[in-house]
Formats: sequence, C-alpha cells, structure tokens
Amino acid sequence: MLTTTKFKEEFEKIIEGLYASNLEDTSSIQQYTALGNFIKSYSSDNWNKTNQLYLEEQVKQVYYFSMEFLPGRMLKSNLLNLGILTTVREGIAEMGLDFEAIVKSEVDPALGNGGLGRLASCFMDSIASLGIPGNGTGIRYRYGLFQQKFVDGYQVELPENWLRNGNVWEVRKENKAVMVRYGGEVYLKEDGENKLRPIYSNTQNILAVPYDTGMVGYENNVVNNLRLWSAEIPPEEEIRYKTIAEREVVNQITEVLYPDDSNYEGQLLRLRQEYFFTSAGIQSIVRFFKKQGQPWSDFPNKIAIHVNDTHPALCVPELMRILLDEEGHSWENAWDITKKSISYTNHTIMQEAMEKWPVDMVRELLPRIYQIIEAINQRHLDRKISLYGEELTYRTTIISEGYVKMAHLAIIGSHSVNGVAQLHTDILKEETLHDFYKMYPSKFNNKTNGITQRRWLHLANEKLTQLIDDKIDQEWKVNPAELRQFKAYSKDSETLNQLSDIKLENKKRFAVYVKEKYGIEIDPTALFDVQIKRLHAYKRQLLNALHILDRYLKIKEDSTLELQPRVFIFGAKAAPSYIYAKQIIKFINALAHLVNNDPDIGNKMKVVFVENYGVSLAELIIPAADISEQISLAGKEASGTSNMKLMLNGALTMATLDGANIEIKDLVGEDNIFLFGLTNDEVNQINREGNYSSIAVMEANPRLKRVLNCLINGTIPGIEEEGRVIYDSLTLFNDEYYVLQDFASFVAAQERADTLYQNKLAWNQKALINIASSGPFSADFTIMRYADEIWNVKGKAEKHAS
Ligand code: 26Y
Repeated sequence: MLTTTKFKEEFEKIIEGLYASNLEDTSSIQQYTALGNFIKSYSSDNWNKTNQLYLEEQVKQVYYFSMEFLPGRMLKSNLLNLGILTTVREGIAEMGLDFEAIVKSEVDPALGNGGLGRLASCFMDSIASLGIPGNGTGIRYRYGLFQQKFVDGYQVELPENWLRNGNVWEVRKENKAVMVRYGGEVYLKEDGENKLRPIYSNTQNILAVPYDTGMVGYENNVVNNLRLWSAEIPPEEEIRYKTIAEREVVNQITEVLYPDDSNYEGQLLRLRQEYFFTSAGIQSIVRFFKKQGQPWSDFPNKIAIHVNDTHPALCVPELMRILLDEEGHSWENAWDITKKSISYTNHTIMQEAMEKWPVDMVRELLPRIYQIIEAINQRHLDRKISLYGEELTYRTTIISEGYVKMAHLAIIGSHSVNGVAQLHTDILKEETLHDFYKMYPSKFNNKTNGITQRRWLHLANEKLTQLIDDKIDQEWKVNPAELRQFKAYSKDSETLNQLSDIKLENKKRFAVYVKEKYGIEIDPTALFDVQIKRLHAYKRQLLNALHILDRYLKIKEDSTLELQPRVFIFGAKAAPSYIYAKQIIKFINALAHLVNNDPDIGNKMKVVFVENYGVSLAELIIPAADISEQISLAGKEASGTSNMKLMLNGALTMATLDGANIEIKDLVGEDNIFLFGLTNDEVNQINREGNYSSIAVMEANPRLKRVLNCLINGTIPGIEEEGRVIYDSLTLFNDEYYVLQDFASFVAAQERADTLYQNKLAWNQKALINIASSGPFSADFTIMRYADEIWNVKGKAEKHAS
C-alpha cells in the first residue's frame, strides 16, 4: 500500500536525482516528469510480470495494428488505474505543489486524426482492464496531428512537436529492432530442395526501433504494451548515406502523421509508413512466436492480428512473405495460418476514404509484396469464378484498373470483417461490400464501438462519478451495465438537483476557459449546445450553422422575443487540403464574430469555436454539454463515439438516425432523444428517384431562403468568397448531403429542445436516463465481444458480466 508519506519521500528523491535541486526550484514540467518516472517505476514490476506471465503461460495474444492512437494525457489515467490517484494527489498538495498544473504540463499526444485513433486508445484501456493479453502496434510519429490556430477566422496549421520535452512513458528497446526492406529487385530461385526462394538485391534497409509504453489496467495489476515503431538508418549502413537529403528520406518515414481522415491521397510516403509498421510488427510477432517453440499450426491459436481499417492491411502479404520465404511454408499452409490469424474492422463507407494504391507504386516500393498480392488475387479469382461466376468475382478482385484495393485485400486475407455500428454493418453487407457478403456471409459481423468510462466519466467528470457512487455504490466501475441502477433516481428531486448542480459546475469550468482563452463571456445557465468532431461536409456542421443564423435573424427581427439562451460550441479540425471544410470554418468563425459582438443579441446567443480540438479539450467540453449534436446525413457516419461520451455525461442527443445514434435511441427511448431528418431508407429512395432539388426546397421555405441569402448578401462580414462557395454548393450543386432537406425538421427539433429546457425537472430527468442507459456503450463490453467472437482470447478474470 502506498501512503502519502512514502510517496512524498520517493517523489523528493526522484526530483533530486533528476534535477539536483530542491522542490521549490523545479518547474511544473519537471514535477510532471518526476511524477511520470515515479509512476513508471511503481508499475514496472507489474509490466514485467505481465510480460513474463504471457510468455510462460503461452496464452493467446492480440496484436491491434493501428496507424493511429490518441491516448490523451496519461498521468491521471495511470494513477486512476493503479488505484493511487487520491494518495498521490494528497501527497502533491501536502508538498505545496499544484496538482492540476502538473497534470496540464503533459502534452496530449495527437498521434491520430479522430474517431478511429481514439477508438484504438479506448480499446487499449479496456483490453488491459479486462486482463486480456493484448498489444498495440503503431507508428511513433515525430510530429502529431497539426496544431490548429485561427487567424482572422481561418484555420492555420502549425507543427505539433509533442516530443519537445521528451516522453516519460516510453521505453526505447533498441535490442528489439528489426529491419524493414524496400525497393530493389527480387526474383525467385530454386533452392536445391525444389522450392522457390526469393533473392533480393539493391534493397533499401531501414531499421525499425520500437518504443514501448505500458498500458495500465484498472486495478488489476495488468500492464500491457503499446509498441510504436520509429525509422532509423541502420548503424552498419550509415556509410551508404552520403547526403543530408538521403538521410532525410529515412527520417521522413515516421516524421509526421497524415492529417487526412476521409480523403484518400495516394502518396508514396504513406505507403512506406504502412509497410514500415506492419512489417516491423509482424516480424516482431513471428520472432516472439518462434521463441516459444510451438508448432506453426498453433500460430492462429496463439496470435490474433487485428487490422484497424485497411491502413495495416499489408499485414496479409507480409505474414505470407515471412511464412513462405523465411519459414519455408507451402502456399496452402501459409494462407491457412494468415487467414485464421487476421481480422479486419471497416470504419467507413465513404468512397473517397477507401485506400487503393497504384500498381506501379506498390510494385516498385515492395516488389516481393506485390508478387504475393498478385498470387493471392489469382488464387482468389481461380477459386471463386467457378462458384460465383465471372461478373461477381471480378468485382471482388484485389487488383483492377491499375490499382491495388486494400479493402479487398483485407477481406480476402482475413477471417472476420466487422462494421462499427449496426446500421453501418448492415450497409456494408447490403450495399458497399455486398459481393463479398455473398461470398463470405459468415465473415461479416457487427461490433458497435464503445468508450472507456474511466477516462470519459471517472476522470473527466469526478463530481458526477461521486454522485453515482453515492447513489448506487461502486460496482458499476467494473461492470458498467450496473449504471442502469441509477435510473431508480430519475424521479428523485434531490438527485436531479445534484445532477443539475454538477452540470452547472462543469459549465462554469468551461466558461472560465473560454473567458481566459478568447475573452468571450458565456453564461453558464444558458443551454450549451456542442458539436465536436472533425470537420467534414457529411457531418454537417453547416446544418448547425444555418440553425444558428436562423436564430440570429429571429432575434434581430424581434428583440423582445423570449428565446432560450444558448451557447453554441464547436470544435473541429479540417484536413489541410480540404478547402471546402476550411471555408466552413471561416464561415462559422465569421458568424461567431457577428453574433458575439452584436449588442442586440447579448446573452441570448453566443458562438464559441475552440481552437485545436483534441482529447484534452474533449475532457473539458463533454461534461459541460447539454445538447450533443450528432447530425450527419443518415448512412454516412459509421458509428460516432463522441455521441456516447456526451450521453454518458448527461447531454441529450440531437440526432439523425445514423451510426450508433440508432442504438442510443433504442437504449434511451424516443422520449429521451431529439430525432430529426431523413432516415437511411429515405436517403436511398431520394437517391434512386434522382429528383432532389435543393433549390425547390429553399424556394418552398422562406425562413431557409432568408438564412441562405445571408451567405451572399453581406450580412456576415468577411465571407464574400466563402459565403458564395457554400451557397453555390447548397443550391447550384444541389446540396450533396441534403442539408436543406433536413433544415426544417432540424429547426423544429431544436425548438422542442428549447421548450424542454425551460422545464428543468423534465430535462434533468432525461439527462439522468441518458447517463443510466449508457453502460452498454462501455468499450469493455465491445472488447469482450471482440475477444469472444473474433479473437478467441480470454481475459484475466471474468468479473465483468454483461
Ligand atoms: C486512408 C486515410 C485517408 C484515412 C485515414 C484515417 C481514412 C480514414 C481515417 C479515419 C477514419 C475515422 O476516424 N473514422 C471514424 O471511425 C470512428 C471509429 O470507428 C467512427 O466512430 C466514425 O464514425 C468514423 O468516421
């Protein structure tokens, strides 16, 4: 047991050892580093023991391959999971230090774009907390996702040098490095035993060095591993690199994260990145497996390889390459092992985000891998044509029209394909991947996303956590389904008042941030309306903005109007190359400027667009939200996960029937959610009929027409160009995402929300029901399903019953 006294002693020793100075002379960054070191050594025993245990007991392990991880700050989450948060916080306070300042000194590693990366990190937390033997595999980017600043309302991107002050959590393991080979020539040569062996020449060899970070499980003594790979020049090949430019090519491989999440760009460097970490990861798995000395036929019983979207889909040919070329397996054998070991999650149905690589590029960069992909494809076609005919089979080809289609490779090379919410999986089966579904119906399954309640409730909303503990005790912390017991308090006025006090506190905390950062005063008693996610046309931040504009005009028209005061909060980064998204940012910022500075408006409305939205800001905003805007066009958002986090913190969802919103609706009931807009079926029908006219919709709705005119008539200063582009996209170009079609029902739903907010009791009841219904979205449950139904791995203790 750690006592505060013991902690203080050790902490002061670390400070002295690290900085040769007294506490008073240290900065909060130094204090943070010291605390990080303390935590690392406090948990190192368990980290080591966990590794040893997995090795000795030869348990099956999962390797979760993801190009992106968004772990958020780790100091507090590690303390929480180690069960020493309270002790350490007390100790820090007793030494006269500022705990929150120390916490904020940690950089938030932005090694991902959005939902997919954050999901990977929620999964790491749940895998460790369930005691599942699991490892993350990814890239140690030198620079994370760009930092976003607004200059005159425009997004400006700055480099994110997250390693500036070092990284206490990672451990460099140069003794576990492996070599990744690119380019050169390869040909197959008889090896004397009647086997063809590839001979490589002129390859470029890059050293992949792993950096490991402990993934601490919740109060269970488990510490799993997240392994991020970094590219270096192999020391023995230094002599070959004559110029700085040549060296740069190597450094570039893991230099920076691609900042795009929905628009595929066929860049050679990205393909290099993808092969770099999949090859390094697979090599290190095979090395570990061989160390255990088990028969190869046991590989799929000991190893589960999960590919998070297609970015790591080269796992398929890379595992084949090693089995064939280095371990001498027959094709049939290698293929059997590969398919049985690998599983794949799809995160999008947006065509423009589907990865496909030009054949020439793959062949040149990865000649042997390309040969293997060709052979996989040929065998696939040969086998399936007789069963499914040419037409269907050719639609499933991996290589076509000069491209390698990564989703096809991932599906053919794996035993499981899952979507991330029920509707998404249905769309994959019925539409996007229908041909594959016909071929392999049993591969397809749904795994609705989940979130870790530890970060998104325990840490982000300590007061609410305390209230729930007081009412229903602590069992929900290890079995989140128990949150449903909180429903018993939905008519208890004392609890409802406490709930609303907590929300108010959280709103005040956010208001302080807004005031300090932007000088904008927001009223914590107003309704806080929140949309936080990447900026993309299909997510329809525009619809939200048009509603704001509509309100603004209403108040301008009649200043005596009694409207529910609202604060509209946005957080969103746009991909640097996504011009339209950037124009929408400028438009919203200009609208915010207009609204916030208009004396006629005052406190009736404020618009805040926070800069540089990311995990840490989400932790501040989500507990303060009253309304959660989940307003994508039905059929477009695979799942969404901020919808779950906001619900867990008592926000009511303003939702289209898209992604996991549908499951939220099923859990809370239609009375506890605001639904609006076209359904997926309706969208399909309109698409089929092909007679949508956004201009007709605009002409039929004078209020909408008035709003749209403001984009081009100078009402909003500073958006001459952007206003025109947006106006045209919504009218002339017929509004691809049906923003205008859904406008009227959106505004009506917002009016219902205003009315309900007037009735505090009714609102708080619904908030409570949302919190109490959110247990099933725990990532712990999602991971249990992956473990049972896809990976076939077991956790340490079956204490979590669903
Ligand atoms: C190929 C490259 C351009 C690319 C890079 C990143 C393509 C996609 C992505 C990331 C996609 C992503 O974050 N998708 C989101 O995944 C979440 C977790 O499953 C879902 O909740 C969310 O609906 C989906 O948009």
